[in-house]
Amino acid sequence: MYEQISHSLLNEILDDLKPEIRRQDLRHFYTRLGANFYAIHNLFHHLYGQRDDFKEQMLRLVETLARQYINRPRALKNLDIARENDHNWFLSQHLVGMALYSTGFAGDLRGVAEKAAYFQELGINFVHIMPILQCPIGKSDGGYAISNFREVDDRVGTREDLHLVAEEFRKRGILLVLDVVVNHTSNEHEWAKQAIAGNKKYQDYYYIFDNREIPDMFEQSMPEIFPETAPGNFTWNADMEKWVMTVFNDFQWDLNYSNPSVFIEMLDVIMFWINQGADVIRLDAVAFLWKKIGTTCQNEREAHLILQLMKDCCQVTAPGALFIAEAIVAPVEIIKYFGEDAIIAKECEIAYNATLMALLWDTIATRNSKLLYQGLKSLPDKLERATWLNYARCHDDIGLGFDDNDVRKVGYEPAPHRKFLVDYYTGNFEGSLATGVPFMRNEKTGDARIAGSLASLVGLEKACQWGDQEQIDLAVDKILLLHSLIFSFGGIPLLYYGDEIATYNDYSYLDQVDKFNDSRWIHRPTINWERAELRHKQGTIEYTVFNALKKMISIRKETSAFADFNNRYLLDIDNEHLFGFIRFDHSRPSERVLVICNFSDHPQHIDLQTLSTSGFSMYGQLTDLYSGKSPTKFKNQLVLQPYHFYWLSEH
Ligand code: OTU
Repeated sequence: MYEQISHSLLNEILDDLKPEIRRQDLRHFYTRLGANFYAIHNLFHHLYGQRDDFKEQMLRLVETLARQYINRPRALKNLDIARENDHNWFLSQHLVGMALYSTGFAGDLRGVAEKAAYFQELGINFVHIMPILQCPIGKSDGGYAISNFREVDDRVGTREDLHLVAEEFRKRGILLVLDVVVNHTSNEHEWAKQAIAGNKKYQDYYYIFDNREIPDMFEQSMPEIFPETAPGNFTWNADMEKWVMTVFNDFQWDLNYSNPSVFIEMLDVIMFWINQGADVIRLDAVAFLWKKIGTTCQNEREAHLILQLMKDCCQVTAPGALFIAEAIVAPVEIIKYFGEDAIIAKECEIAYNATLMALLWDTIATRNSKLLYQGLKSLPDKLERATWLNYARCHDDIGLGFDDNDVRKVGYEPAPHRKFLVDYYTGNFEGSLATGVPFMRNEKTGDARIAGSLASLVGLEKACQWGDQEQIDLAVDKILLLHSLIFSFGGIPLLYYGDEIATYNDYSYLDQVDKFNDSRWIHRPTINWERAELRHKQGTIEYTVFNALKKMISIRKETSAFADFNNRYLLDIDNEHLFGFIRFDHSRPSERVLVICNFSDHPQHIDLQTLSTSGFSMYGQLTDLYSGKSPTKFKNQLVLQPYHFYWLSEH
């Protein structure tokens, strides 16, 4: 948009750019900057307009963009242009993701590059390598406490190793996803060290207070994220004799985004890793970016403005790169991270579908899909050019963050229902074979979250210990059922490493001083590659799970109705054990798939006639895309075995 005030400022800034910048070929940079400058100026002004040095900061911002554009390798610039021409590229059903720790998966980054063929064997082409940047030994929160944003941690490799991974992935058509932990740094980061040494400039990079007055005001409305190990949101620093805001662990210092230098530095870091070959950047803990007294300090409007500004800026230097919002917050809040007041995603193109994840676990425990149906029905449609990351498990805990209104609507009381779920997954409920553990019980609020590997949470670990074949089969079916949903729901499915071979809990964290009090380590395994070999041996669990997922992935990729264009219709089924929806392809109306799942441990049936009201006529011959066979019917009823699913197409 053209607007005179911002345009004349842009002219001034361009005149002030250093000659070494102006000398470069900036053709694409200028057109993109021209297109986004009005928005960039507005947002930057909204956040920092009251400062005397506003114009200087604005110049610094544009200079930072120009430098990163100049640094962007030619091949990546070409990729940007190709993606601009095919702007819906990431909504395709062809993408299938996996998240992994390079150490646990393959030792280090080189190991990941060497395992690239494994991704292809399974059909994975979007790989999130969990944090790889330098962090202290011990106090690292699994890599989420970064001490140097520009260096790869020795324990995982070097920057050259990362280039090797990027190159290997690019050759094989695999997208590289990296983290930038935008909300906080380690207390051992250079900025924190400077702050501790008394440098005022760097104290302003954080929220630092002389006494408890302001911290106490904040505390009145801020929840605790890690109440067991890091109660409260502030930490006393004896060297400075000051209080530091530390929302997560006491060694994770929250960055102060009301300081434009912090914004520019962190934007520069994001662009730096995009230029190192990351296709997608996962922005950690984005809900927390803005702090305001009297609020929970999550999901504040300014947090969204910061993300919009980051996006507008990255579109200028590297429009082919995508952002993932990691905002594990209330369902109605998550969707806002695609961009508030926008039609087309203008913050993050991708967001974790934590709502679906938590609801799936509810459905497995209750064997009833009513909350799943209700919870999804309450979710507004997402924006254009935005997509979900659908996952069953990840490296974090399972938070039971459903909307209390939905919980009540389906007839449960929120607190006892959540307690039931925690009991169920920690094996404290009659008949539950789950072997999860609680994460961060909060004595004050009674809340708790759940940790445990997928296979252990569905009862496979215990069933195997007991040698109970029937229970083993049921647990395997649950693993496949959950994946059948994340593959067909719409969005990018994200597998969690190890789940493809049904990896159990890993209890070794209990013997490690820096891990034993963070139960999330129970589900951050070291892959046993000998066991993984069993995926080739018929009759093993590894074989069954791996090959079933592989098959689902390949069918997903061939099924255009599984691409993500708000092309899902949830079915209101009068059998609460069943859950289903119809996926369709807008451009080819005959391409429709009925996805239907049985969450109960008994066979269930559904009257096909009832579906015709949903526009899914049942006249054609139905084929299950997964098995290639016609579904089982009895009279005019479709029948499903316990924990079975169908992907039915009408041909
Ligand atoms: C994220 O987590 C990371 O995924 C965690 O591994 C880190 O510990 C944390 O940030 C701090 O860097 O911020 O918006 O329940 O779900 O802390 C959500 C814990 C986050 C996580 C939550 C999450």
